[in-house]
Amino acid sequence: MTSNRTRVLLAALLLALGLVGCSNRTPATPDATRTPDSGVGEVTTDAAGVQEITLETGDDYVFTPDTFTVAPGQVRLTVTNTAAQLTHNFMFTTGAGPVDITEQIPLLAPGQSETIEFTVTQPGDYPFECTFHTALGQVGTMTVTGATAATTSG
Ligand SMILES: [Cu+2]
Repeated sequence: MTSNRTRVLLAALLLALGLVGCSNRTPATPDATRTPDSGVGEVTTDAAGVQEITLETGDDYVFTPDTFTVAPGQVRLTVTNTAAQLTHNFMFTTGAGPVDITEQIPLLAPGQSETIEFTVTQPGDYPFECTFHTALGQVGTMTVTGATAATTSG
């Protein structure tokens, strides 16, 4: 009897550990190949309520960050190319998001930084890419939450 009870307890314990292990799973973060400038990747809101985000890309084929989240509203997105060699661009993937965002940065030479502004209303995931390097995996996703910008700023 005791050994049965022990087995049940052990099974419950293992199950609990398994569940904890799952819920504690942290999102995979790629090893940083370079240190982004401070402020990169943080979504901030200016006095007019415009959400601002800066992405970096360099002599590799990644956007840093490659995912970010905004609330419905106006977004001012800056992409900085810190590369010495590579030219990049920034476009939302046509037909991939809830609605198409046509604002884009067609060409970003090494050392260049460009800013686009657009308004999002439809919640969901909006994939974006550097069309020069899509095949090399230079893609990312902007997520628009269901909440309004006013509720997320403190
Ligand atoms: Cu690129």
